[in-house]
Amino acid sequence: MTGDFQHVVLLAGGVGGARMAEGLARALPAGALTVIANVGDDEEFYGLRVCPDVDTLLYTLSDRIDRSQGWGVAYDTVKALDVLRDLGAPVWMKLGDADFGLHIWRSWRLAEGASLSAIVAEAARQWGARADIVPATDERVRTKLNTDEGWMDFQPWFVGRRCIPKVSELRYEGAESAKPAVSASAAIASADLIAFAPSNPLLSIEPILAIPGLRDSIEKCRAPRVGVSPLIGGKAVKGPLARLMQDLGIEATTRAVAGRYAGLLDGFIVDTGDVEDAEALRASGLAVAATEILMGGPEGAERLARELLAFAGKVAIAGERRRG
Ligand code: FO1
Repeated sequence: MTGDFQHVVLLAGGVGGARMAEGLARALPAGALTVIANVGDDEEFYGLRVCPDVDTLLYTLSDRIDRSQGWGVAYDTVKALDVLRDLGAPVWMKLGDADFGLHIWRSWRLAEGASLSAIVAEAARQWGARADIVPATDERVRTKLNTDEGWMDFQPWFVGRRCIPKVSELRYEGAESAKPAVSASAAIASADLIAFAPSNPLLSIEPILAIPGLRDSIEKCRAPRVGVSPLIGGKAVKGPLARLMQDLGIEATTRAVAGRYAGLLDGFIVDTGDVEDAEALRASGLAVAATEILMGGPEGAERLARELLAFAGKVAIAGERRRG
């Protein structure tokens, strides 16, 4: 029983977001899933537009992903990067040759005047991706981090400096004046379920919610809204979430993550180990399900997705009863 949802919207960024998207795509009927992707991680390299969160979704949902690292193209080579290194260019971001192909094509299409959402839709269609992938906006939004080494862009902090500089402030530059991509707003308007992936709330989900119109429409929509915690026992499944939360003076707990989504969630899925958080969240009025959050491979992602859909079905019924 997976709730019979026909128009599911997933907010996602990073590797955890793409894994959840893959699980939902496997669990849902074809055409039922739209993933709204973070663009705050985007960056220009060598004059090319690189969109890591969008691309991780594209590669994962079209079975091109390098599963050992969770990003990039499987069996990719680095000949272009070797040339760039020989010529003295900075090469800290590992862009593979096949990956470069996508960045060249996207930058070319952008220069021709195509929108980012149209370009992503075209790539998803050409590659047979198992869900619609929509960048949150066609405009420029960039996550900036104020660190003990000054303001930094996301990729130089995350990849270039391996998250070492301590972060005191986050900004989603451009978000406040950005318009949601038309296809993102349309997907939310027709959604019968909105899901929040177990992505980093500060780096992946909040840059999406910072775009005026997107938070609002999720706040007001009648569809059930269900999130999955990215933390297990106060530790991030992958990436720097717990460290970042501590740097910013936020408790690194599942409870605190749910708190970031206050007013946007009807239900939250936590790990079976996080019993205290589950109780506290239930006491605050949120529906809570506890299960094994670790997805592992595609089968594990599908298992979590089916549990999410079943839980959302119950949340939906409870919500209808409440609405009377
Ligand atoms: N992550 C790394 O840790 N090191 C890399 O060199 C790296 C290169 C890279 C190239 C293309 C791409 O789409 C993603 C890449 N990532 C790399 C992952 C990326 O930094 C993260 O997935 C996200 O931006 C965080 O959500």
